[in-house]
Amino acid sequence: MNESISKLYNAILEGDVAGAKEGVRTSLDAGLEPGKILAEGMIAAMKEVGRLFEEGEYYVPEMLISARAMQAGLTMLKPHLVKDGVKSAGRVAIGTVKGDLHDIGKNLVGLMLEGAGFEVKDLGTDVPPEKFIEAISEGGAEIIALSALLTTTMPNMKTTIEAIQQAGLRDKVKIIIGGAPVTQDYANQIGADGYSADASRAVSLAQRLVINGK
Ligand code: B1M
Repeated sequence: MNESISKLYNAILEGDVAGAKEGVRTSLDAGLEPGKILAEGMIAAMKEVGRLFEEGEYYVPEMLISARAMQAGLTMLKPHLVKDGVKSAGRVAIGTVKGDLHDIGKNLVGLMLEGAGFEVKDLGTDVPPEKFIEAISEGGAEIIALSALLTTTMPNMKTTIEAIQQAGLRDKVKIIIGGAPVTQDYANQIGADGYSADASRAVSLAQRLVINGK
């Protein structure tokens, strides 16, 4: 692994905010691709944090400080991932479903969609179905993007789709879903219009849905 990427990786693992910012800066200065910095220095580190948590070596506070370092690094990387002045490709409302506080993946998906020219309204985390409904009926969202990181909150994706259906808005919007435990099978099961495993595939999915409708 490149030296600056390796420092960034370790800074996120240790929850070192200043080190994460420095790692992003030196990686960019070294001319490394923002996508590579993100994948190898940052997402890989969060994966390792998850592994350490599973092994009982990390607890919630460690996950939290690593997440803080990741967010700090992401803020610095954002201008390099998002291009300015791109024409709107469509309106997206994105949020992590009710009961779920994980927002790094959701933020990344939002960021990449913005970078591809979508107008993105971020509804945050722990978002109840009513907020998504409001984003469609009042905000004119054409795509709803739902994120869930917990097996216990995945069913709230289904609840959200059902609420949108009951509000009579299902045919006005495309619903896409993602997050570590989510699968294409689950998307089919709950009647979502699409699933993507990561942020860049979320962009191609949203583009396909806007252009082809499916
Ligand atoms: Co949590 N946590 N966490 N956590 N956490 C996981 C998810 C877990 C897998 C860890 C583990 O056990 N290995 C586990 C879930 C187990 C399960 O359900 N099967 C878990 C648990 C158990 C918990 C708590 C219950 C712990 C506790 O309290 N005992 C608790 C729940 C709190 C709640 O939400 N109600 C909890 C809390 C937390 C923190 C708050 C401490 C912190 C989150 C901070 C934050 O987000 N601001 C945290 C963290 C950091 C993690 C891990 C370590 C990292 C998540 C992350 O940011 N990954 C995570 C372990 C892991 O995922 N390996 C874990 C990096 C991010 C870039 O990836 O979010 O997967 P990800 O997003 C990807 C794709 O999934 C996809 O694109 C993204 C980019 O490529 N994607 C989408 C995501 N959303 C999408 C939406 C789309 C499309 C694609 O729309 C179309």
